[in-house]
Amino acid sequence: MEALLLIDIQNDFLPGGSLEVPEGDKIIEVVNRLQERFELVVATQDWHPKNHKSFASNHPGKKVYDVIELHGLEQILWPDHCVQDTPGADFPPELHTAKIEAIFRKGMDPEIDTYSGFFDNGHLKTTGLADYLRGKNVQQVYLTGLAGDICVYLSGIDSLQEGFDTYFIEDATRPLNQEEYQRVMKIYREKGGKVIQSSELL
Ligand code: VGL
Ligand code: ZN
Repeated sequence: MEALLLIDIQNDFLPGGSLEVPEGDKIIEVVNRLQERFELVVATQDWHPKNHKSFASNHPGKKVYDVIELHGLEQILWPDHCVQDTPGADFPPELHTAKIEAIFRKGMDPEIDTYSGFFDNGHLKTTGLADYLRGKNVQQVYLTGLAGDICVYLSGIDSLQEGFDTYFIEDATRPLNQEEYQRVMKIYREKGGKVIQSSELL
């Protein structure tokens, strides 16, 4: 069984959002077309409480993109984004949602960030996604979403580690930072991750 994962396709990561990914909106059409081809579609949502410690606003004297240590982990301080039950955390209206069978939310614990759809950044707690996919007999995981160099990339790394054949659909993602994207995709490929274009599936 193959699964299509939609990682954090949320208004705050689209142009005009508080943590906008350049051209993030360009992936929506291709993600919609890809969904038609998959029997199983699963989404994740970054879903932070207002007091989340990844927000610069919760560290007086610190600025956005400052780096701090949070419980022993390096933490980039972000603008407030994907706050629970705000429009920024919603799926964009253009995204088709009828085929999304389950939504895994992450980033609720204010003390730790969760980039990957599978585990928090300390690899302390699972979101349950890997067991869910195994329960559905999934062997192949196809990744789409935002941001390509952060949450999609780290979902790919965890997917590989969980033993799934992992395919990163390159034109169905956009990075926050191009250089960082080049750097991390090398790591992803070295670990056995595959990179494909949507045209190979559609
Ligand atoms: C993300 C930064 C902070 C992402 C989430 O979805 O890539 N990036 N929170
Ligand atoms: Zn976040």
